[in-house]
Amino acid sequence: MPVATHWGSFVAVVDSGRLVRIEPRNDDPVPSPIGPGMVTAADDNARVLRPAVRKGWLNGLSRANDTARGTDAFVEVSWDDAITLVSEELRRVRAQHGDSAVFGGSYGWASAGAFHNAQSQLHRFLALGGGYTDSRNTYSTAALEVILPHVIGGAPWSYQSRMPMWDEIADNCELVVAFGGLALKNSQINPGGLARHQTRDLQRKCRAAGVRFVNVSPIRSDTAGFLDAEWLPVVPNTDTALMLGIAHTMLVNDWHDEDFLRRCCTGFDRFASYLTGELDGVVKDAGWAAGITGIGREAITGLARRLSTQRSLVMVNYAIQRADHGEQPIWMSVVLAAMAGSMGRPGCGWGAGYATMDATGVAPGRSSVASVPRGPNPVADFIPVARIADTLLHPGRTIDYNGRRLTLPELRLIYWCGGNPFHHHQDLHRLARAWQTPDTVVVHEAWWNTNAKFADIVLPVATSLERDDFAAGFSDPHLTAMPKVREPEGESRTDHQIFAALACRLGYQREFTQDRSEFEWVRHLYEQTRAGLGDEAALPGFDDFWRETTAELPALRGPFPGSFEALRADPRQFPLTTPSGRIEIFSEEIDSFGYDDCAGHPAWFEPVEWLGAEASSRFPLHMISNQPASRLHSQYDNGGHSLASKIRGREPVTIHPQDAAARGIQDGMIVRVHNDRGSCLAGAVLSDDVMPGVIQLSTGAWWDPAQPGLSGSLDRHGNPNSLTADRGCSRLSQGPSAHSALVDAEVYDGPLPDVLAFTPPHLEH
Ligand SMILES: Nc1nc2c(c(=O)[nH]1)N[C@H]1C(S)=C(S)[C@@H](COP(=O)(O)OP(=O)(O)OC[C@H]3O[C@@H](n4cnc5c(=O)[nH]c(N)nc54)[C@H](O)[C@@H]3O)O[C@H]1N2
Ligand SMILES: Nc1nc2c(c(=O)[nH]1)N[C@H]1C(S)=C(S)[C@@H](COP(=O)(O)OP(=O)(O)OC[C@H]3O[C@@H](n4cnc5c(=O)[nH]c(N)nc54)[C@H](O)[C@@H]3O)O[C@H]1N2
Ligand SMILES: [Mo]
Repeated sequence: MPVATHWGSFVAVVDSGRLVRIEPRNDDPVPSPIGPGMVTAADDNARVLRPAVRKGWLNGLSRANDTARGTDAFVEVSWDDAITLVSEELRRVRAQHGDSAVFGGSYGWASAGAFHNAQSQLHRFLALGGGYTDSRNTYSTAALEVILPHVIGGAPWSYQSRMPMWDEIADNCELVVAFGGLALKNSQINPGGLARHQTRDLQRKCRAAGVRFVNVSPIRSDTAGFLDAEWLPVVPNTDTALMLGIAHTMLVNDWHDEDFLRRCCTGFDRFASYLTGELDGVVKDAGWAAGITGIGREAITGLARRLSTQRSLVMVNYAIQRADHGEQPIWMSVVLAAMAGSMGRPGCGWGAGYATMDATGVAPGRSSVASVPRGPNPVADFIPVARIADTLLHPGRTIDYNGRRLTLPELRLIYWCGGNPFHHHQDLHRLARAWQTPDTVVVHEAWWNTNAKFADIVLPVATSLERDDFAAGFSDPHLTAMPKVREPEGESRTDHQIFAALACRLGYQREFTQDRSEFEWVRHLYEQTRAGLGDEAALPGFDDFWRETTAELPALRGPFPGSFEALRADPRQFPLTTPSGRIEIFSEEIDSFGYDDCAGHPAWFEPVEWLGAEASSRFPLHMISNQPASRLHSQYDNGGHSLASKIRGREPVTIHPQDAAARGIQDGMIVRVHNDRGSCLAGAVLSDDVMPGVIQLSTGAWWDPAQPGLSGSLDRHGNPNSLTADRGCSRLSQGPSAHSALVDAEVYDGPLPDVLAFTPPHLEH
């Protein structure tokens, strides 16, 4: 039977109703090892089997208690009681505090599946019930999503269809400069699923066609060995300075594409006076950039020459913008590509997110697939996604966001479904303090992860293996059937079933379910998709699709709105949707916001934490908390593949041999990584793949504070967000800045505590 996940499609081997194995599909050239490891997690000890309510909450003890959440025992209750408690609490909070007191932002990736989309289900349920405070943008790319529409116009994600695809790169490009690299570990993933992983082979094709790659990154292995990439180890968070140094070199040597800058861009002259130092007295030349970035002056001038004389492509990944002033490297990368002369030429120019997800750069998008209607949200309030702890700690405070002033609402009930803030948010100690402030936290989870442990009411949810659905991945032109391959564990129910029961108790069941069963919804969404595509698409009817298990959507053909080819050809006829109709090197609009941390043109702002900061004398290592190779974020950290990667039960941390030697750290030792915000244990891996001064600790190990009620308490397992700072990128995007964190590391020679991350809390019946 087919299985569809964010890490690809697989085949489930089921014997007399029991899931025995999950195997790769024959036609997937690079199947992800995460899939097979899902089997043991399906019924492990960490599964939430029954609805459970935090003891203190159930007893009506003070709910905004300092440390109760995260430390209390839980009492298991019947579904009937759980539905009563949640529906009455929702009613009470709405009546006493208004609908905006319900927080339904609930950021998170949840699972593949068009119908059982956790966020759609939650948002539909809350919107029909009166509304909720939402969150805006993503943890992935908040800075990019806010800055790009100012610079190149279009919807935040429209660049995906406007940048060159791998095939075009192979055919046309000579030089790819990848800021943040092109890590294949990340292209295991595609949101919503995918039929076959193609990025590796497409990268190979580029290499075979003679394309040269430059990996600008603190980590060598951010590009595959077969690319023979030139590695420029850049001091983390200094990409903007590097790009400015390259740009200055182009300018003073007259290597820049004046014609394109004049016809298709606006504001180059203002920016040029910043480059030359006319504006601020600082000349942004190659020598200046070398001093900041750690990359030699010759390498910088060489890169400027090659970018402007060869058919080149400037690529940025997402990690470089999950940082202090994360808008700047994105904006500057567009400017650099515009200067280099390749913007709007086939297979060249600029692009973002290659290899961060498999389908990015593989296909420009896919035909639209029907989704669960969320309905209008009657509450207009929203918060920038990563400002959740600020909101809980400082309701009523006003903050800047993209030219607006937002008043942070007072939240009394948090409803989380399909995400794990106790993995994804920065400075988890601060989040844990913030989490004590609302009256009630409701969480739907399949496992007793940290988010469940910090909730008041935990409702056990069926996993994607335990329900019928179909998958439609981001940009992937395949639909894949997802029949249930095992029964829901314990008393788990699907998110939809839970919301239907709550809607029934609250008097709007019919509006919520539209009188369809779950399977009828799945059929309905598929048939709606088919009808929307018309006869030419020749999609099979639902029954045939369900039997055949896959269907192919028609390919999308360009040119796409806002294409840079069209802009280059005729900017008057094909303007962008920016205020000037051109690429905005200077943005009057951003300038008018008057922000001190995001000017009218891209600029170098020193991050609060980086290797050039004063704080680096106390915390001399820059921590890169990148995406884990062994799982998707925190998902399936309890799965076989992730568990096998641990070192004595801890998350691996990679450190340069020189930095290790200076601290007496040897390969395989347990180390304590620490700063003023917290500390965690991790298992040392020594490698010169990371540059000196940088340590790499992936995200997603289930946070395991030794004393959950004590701020700063040691995390026994190795979640980097016990160390990161909860700081917005800038007043423009307010995005997360996880990659701006300084730490130190030492050998941990105390008695090694057990990791309890996968152990359920104390449960009473
Ligand atoms: N330090 C640091 N932190 C980061 C990042 C970083 O680079 N560094 N990266 C950030 C990024 S890019 C992202 S996208 C976020 C990811 O953050 P999240 O998307 O929140 O992380 P996941 O681990 O995918 O969380 C999904 C949760 O939903 C549950 N789940 C799965 N399917 C379902 C379902 O159908 N229903 C319900 N109710 N639950 C379900 C899973 O068990 C899991 O607990 O993390 C961010 N955090
Ligand atoms: N296996 C796996 N793949 C995933 C995910 C996962 O959890 N697991 N998550 C998915 C998600 S939600 C997202 S948003 C994407 C994220 O995609 P990215 O954000 O691109 O991925 P990361 O792994 O966080 O970072 C990639 C590399 O960027 C480099 N880097 C970090 N900081 C800097 C810097 O300041 N300058 C430069 N030049 N380089 C830097 C690091 O060396 C790091 O290895 O990945 C997706 N793919
Ligand atoms: Mo992400």
